[in-house]
Amino acid sequence: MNMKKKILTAAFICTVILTTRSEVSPYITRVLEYKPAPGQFVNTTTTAYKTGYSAEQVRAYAETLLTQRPKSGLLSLGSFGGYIVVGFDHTIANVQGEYDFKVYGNAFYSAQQVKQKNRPGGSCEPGIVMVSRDLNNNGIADDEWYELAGSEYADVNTIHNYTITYHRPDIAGADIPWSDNQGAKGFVHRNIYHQQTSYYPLWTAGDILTFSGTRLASSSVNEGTEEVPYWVLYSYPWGYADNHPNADEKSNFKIEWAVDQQGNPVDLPGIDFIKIYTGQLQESGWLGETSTEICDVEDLHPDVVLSLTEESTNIYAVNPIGEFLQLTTDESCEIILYNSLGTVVLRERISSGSHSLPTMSLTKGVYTLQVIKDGQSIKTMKLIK
Ligand SMILES: [Ca+2]
Ligand SMILES: [Ca+2]
Ligand SMILES: [Ca+2]
Repeated sequence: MNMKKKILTAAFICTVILTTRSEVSPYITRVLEYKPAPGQFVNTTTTAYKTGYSAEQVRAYAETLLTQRPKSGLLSLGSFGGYIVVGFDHTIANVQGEYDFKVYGNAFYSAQQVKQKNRPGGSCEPGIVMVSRDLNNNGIADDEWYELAGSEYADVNTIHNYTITYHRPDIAGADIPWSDNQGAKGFVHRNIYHQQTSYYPLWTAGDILTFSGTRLASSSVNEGTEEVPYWVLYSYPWGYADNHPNADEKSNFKIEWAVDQQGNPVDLPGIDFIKIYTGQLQESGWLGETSTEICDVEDLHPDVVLSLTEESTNIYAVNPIGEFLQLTTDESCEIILYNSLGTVVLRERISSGSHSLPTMSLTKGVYTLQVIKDGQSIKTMKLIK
């Protein structure tokens, strides 16, 4: 069975999702998991830690930092592999051809001229982004994950299935030893700027932490001298978190970039969970280890309502209705729009594709959209104008 078939078959158990604009938040509403790898911000509030916190208290505090308004929190993911899993109060629809969400980090370009032309650099700390659909509809991220294949996915210097294990040091304040599945060993080194008790997460059980994923090649260069270093962390073109400034289009993501473990493209109608992990194992002199930072994730089209039917017809409606009712369907069907009194105000047969049906004559209020296929009502959606 090919992947597309599998996804659509699994969609049978999904309930139809009905939302209106006033009910959804475009931003993160949940932090399901937060497991930073060792690093210079570990065991500080930048990794959601306060003295004596348990793993669950760290997760809860991470959720508070990322969901409180006004926005103020920022989380570091530590060295390679450290990750966060976030969720939303609705499914983020995959609008074909468009960016679907933005990941906010703290990347910036250097104010000084960097030496590598056509490659912005400064503090670019790329994180790998993965997506998942809550196919079993239990609210937990226990479903299959798909990597968004960024610009370096097929690069020869990218290491897929990379695994690293960090070891709790014998002395809390020592450098953090690691070993990987490529036969290498090394340390996450302490620096003079961050002098907390340990760079190893104190709230974790056991004496090792293992992370796996796609490792991007190092991209930091000392553009100064040995005496007066000037470290530039160069960006990759696209498809990574904390890799370009938040205002830049290149911090946006398309669900269409999803691939399975074999690298085959996967057709996802929408996603419920996003996982982000630090994608480099890199140290840059006094700057220390590279760590992806995360402030938030934003659904770039929260008004698009995704719903799946048992017939596997994907139909999207933009809610609320404006001057036009905008619909996208992957199969031809008939739609009937009722007003709150149950009177038919619009009836059309539509073919697969996108449609704008004039609705300027409709008064403000609540409407019900019924979708009919082969003479059967296959779904209803509540819309507002
Ligand atoms: Ca898209
Ligand atoms: Ca699930
Ligand atoms: Ca950063």
